[in-house]
Amino acid sequence: MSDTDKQDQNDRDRCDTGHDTGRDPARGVGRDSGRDPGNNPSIGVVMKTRPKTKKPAMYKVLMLNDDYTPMEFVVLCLQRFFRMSLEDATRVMLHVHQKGVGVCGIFSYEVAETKVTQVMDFARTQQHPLQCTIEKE
Ligand code: TYC
Repeated sequence: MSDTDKQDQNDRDRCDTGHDTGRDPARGVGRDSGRDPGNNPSIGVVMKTRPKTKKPAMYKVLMLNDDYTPMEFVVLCLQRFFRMSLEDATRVMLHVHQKGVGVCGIFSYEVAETKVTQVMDFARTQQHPLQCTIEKE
């Protein structure tokens, strides 16, 4: 084997050890290299780590006062649909009665919507005009 042959064999061996040859497309230095690196998603650029997920927006469920819904019924709704104690439900009901509006709780959009529907459907079955609404936090 000539010296040149030995050198060729060494070069192949080195490639086989997995050293970066600069031609591995998976590493982003394949066909596209040198043309538009800024547009090549497979070139690894060190960025400050930033979580990809955003916290979901939260929504307040508001209860509105009216002149007809009985206080006991409002308290029952707050206990049943917002899992409040009798004391908390009474406090929130009186707040709404006096101020016109009050917060029943803060939830994801889907849960807030469901609570509003549950309260207003239940109120309608009893022919009370009780109204709830949602407001983005
Ligand atoms: N204002 C009602 C009454 O005097 C009671 C009430 C409280 C109604 C809160 C609705 O969200 C409400 N009977």
